Amino acid sequence: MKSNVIWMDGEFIPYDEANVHVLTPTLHYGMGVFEGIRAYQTSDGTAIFRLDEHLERFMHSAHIAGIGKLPYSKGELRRAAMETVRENDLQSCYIRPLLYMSGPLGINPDEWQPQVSIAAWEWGPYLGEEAIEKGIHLMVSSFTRHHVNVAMTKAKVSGNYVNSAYAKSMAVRSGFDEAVLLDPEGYVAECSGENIFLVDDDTLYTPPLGAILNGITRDCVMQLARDMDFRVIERQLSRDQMYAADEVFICGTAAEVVPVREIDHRLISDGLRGPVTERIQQAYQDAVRGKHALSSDWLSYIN
Ligand code: PPE
Repeated sequence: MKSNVIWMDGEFIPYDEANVHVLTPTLHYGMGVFEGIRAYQTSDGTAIFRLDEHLERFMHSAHIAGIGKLPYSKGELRRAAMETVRENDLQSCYIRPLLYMSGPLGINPDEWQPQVSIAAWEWGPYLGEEAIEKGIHLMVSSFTRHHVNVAMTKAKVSGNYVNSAYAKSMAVRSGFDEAVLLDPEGYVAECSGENIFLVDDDTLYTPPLGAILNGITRDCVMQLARDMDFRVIERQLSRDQMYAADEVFICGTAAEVVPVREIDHRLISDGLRGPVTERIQQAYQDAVRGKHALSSDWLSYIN
């Protein structure tokens, strides 16, 4: 995660000095919002993938969280993200904008002021190099994903991730790679940091936007799959439908597209990466590197 500088409210601060006070309200109450974005090396230089969509979600997250007026426009955040990548001399990287609140303790957000930081660093495969081909073993978590009126899942609010941390740590300590959480009705929701897809008879299924984050990679996968003439259906899915699917994969900015070979000790088909998953992975890798027809809409070149 080490880099040269971090953008903090309009200034580049050396990595080791990019600190906040221990009484920062966001540290205590989780009231902050963040984004996860990736930049990739392409033949025309470094480009940030779906930057506008990520910044729009960042601003929506703040709006949903009731954080009144943001101190920066989308254009200012856009420039700041690009400069952060340039200032750190990064060719491909992960970019983490964070909005956090400063002000007095006591849960009254109206007394707080929003501040924004943007960090960028080189981040390899989120679930490991091996997972890309071999796939991962998922645990259906005993923790339930947020009810939509407990935590608003369309907002990428820091505090929402306590639920993810419970699920992920339990899964990893139990020997699995990642957790998939069910919604309060018992239908499949999403993983601790990824959305999920099933493939059956060349049709892709994914949970509707109920108790899940509106993933930008999820949207890419749907567009790329339709472009390859696969049917894509958003529908409630049960855990047994996952067990019995031809293929399962998960996707997110950090993880990209990763096959699932096993869920709760049940192999998915023969436990090998499925052909549809492989094609989606390839299309996604092409898209992020400027080699797909959709790339031109999705890439912001930093120079
Ligand atoms: N669901 C959750 C709960 C989630 O956190 C992510 C992103 C997604 C779905 C996929 O969304 P998108 O990136 O827009 O396709 N998870 C971030 C992981 C953050 C981390 O610090 O770990 C990410 O992929 O950046």
